[in-house]
Parts: sequence; structure tokens; C-alpha cells
Amino acid sequence: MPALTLTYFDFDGGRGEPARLALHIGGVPFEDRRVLFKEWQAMRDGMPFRALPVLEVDGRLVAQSNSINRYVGKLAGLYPQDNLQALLCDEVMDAVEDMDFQIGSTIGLDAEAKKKAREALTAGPLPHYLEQFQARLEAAGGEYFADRRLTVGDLKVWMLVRWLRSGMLDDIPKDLVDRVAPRLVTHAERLAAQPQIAAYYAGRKKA
Ligand SMILES: N[C@@H](CCC(=O)N[C@@H](CS)C(=O)NCC(=O)O)C(=O)O
Repeated sequence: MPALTLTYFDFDGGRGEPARLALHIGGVPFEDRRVLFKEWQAMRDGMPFRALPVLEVDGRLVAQSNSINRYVGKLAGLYPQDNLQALLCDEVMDAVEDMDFQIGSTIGLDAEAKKKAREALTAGPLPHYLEQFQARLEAAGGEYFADRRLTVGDLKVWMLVRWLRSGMLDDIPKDLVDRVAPRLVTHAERLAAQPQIAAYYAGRKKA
């Protein structure tokens, strides 16, 4: 097994969390390097694309969350071996990335511009993507997005759903997912109840 260091911000979510979770679930040893927001500016220019997550593999630094997800998914046994199932897994991960980017672009806006941008997202792109995720989940059998088992694709969609339902995003109704794509809520609950995932977050609460 290569020596792995995964670097991401110190919160339970976002682009780095699927890889973090996958490594924990798969029992793959890695250094879990957590960056505080106050530390970020000083290290930003040293990152390949001035962003996190990054993964160090035997001393080589690589970036891009979905590339990292695929790689650690393979190490952890959470990425499909079948080409078509891998494609279905990739499709949802990249679609989540579209939404992460669009929501992320509103974060630094002033209150009025943020409200306008988020209302526009809530009126169009977000429900559309959520409906598409739900349709893909149903087409894949209703429980998981690919391979009829847990993959990094499930973890990535779950992070988006959890973020949208958290109430942290002003001007995006936190019941949007429940209203538009309730099967994604069931999917999220299924993942949260998986023994390794539940144990991981129980351990985080105690820490
Ligand atoms: N396409 C990149 C985007 C990475 C990205 O935007 N990361 C955010 C955190 S989720 C970040 O580092 N933001 C800090 C900054 O841009 O200064 C990926 O998928 O990894």
C-alpha cells in the first residue's frame, strides 16, 4: 500500500470528505491532515491548483477531488471494476461537482447578490440536478448509484445532500431535497446508518 496523506479542511463535509470516509471504511491507512481555515491563506499558493483536497501518494502531490475519489475508491474497494458501473459512479460524482461549483461561487458574495444567486439556483439548476440524481438512483435499483453497493459516488452525492439539508446555506430552503427528491433522503439515511460510517461519526463526536 502506498503512503498516503489526505489534506483537507477540518470539517465533516465538502469535497475532501468522500475520500476521507472511503479510506476509513476500507481500512486503508492514511494520514488525515486537517487544515484550519486560518492556516489556509499561507499554504494556498503551495497547492497545485490553489485548492483542497490534495492527496500525497508516496511523496507525490495530486489534486482534484474526483480523481482522488476514484483512486482511493479503488484502494478501498469502493469503486466499480465494471466499466459501465464505473461510468455511472463517475457521472454522479462529476454532476455533484457542477453543483458544488455553482453553490460555492455564491459563498463570497455580499448578502443581496448571494440571495439573488441562490434563489436562481433554487428555482432551476438545483431541483433539476436533484431530480436527475434521484432518477439515476432509481434506475440503478434504488439503493446505490452504481454496482448495487456502496461506492465513492454514493459518498459524494450524500455530501451534497447533507450540505443542502443542513440549514447552513442561507437562501436555499433546507427542505428542498425532501420536496424534490425524497429518495435521496432515504439514500442519505441508509448511508448514515452503515455501521462503519455510523462508527466513524460517533468517534468524531467524542473527539
Ligand atoms: N475542482 C477542484 C475544486 C477544489 C476546490 O474548489 N476546493 C475548495 C474547497 S471545497 C477550496 O480549496 N477553496 C479554497 C480556495 O479556493 O481558496 C476539486 O474538485 O478538487
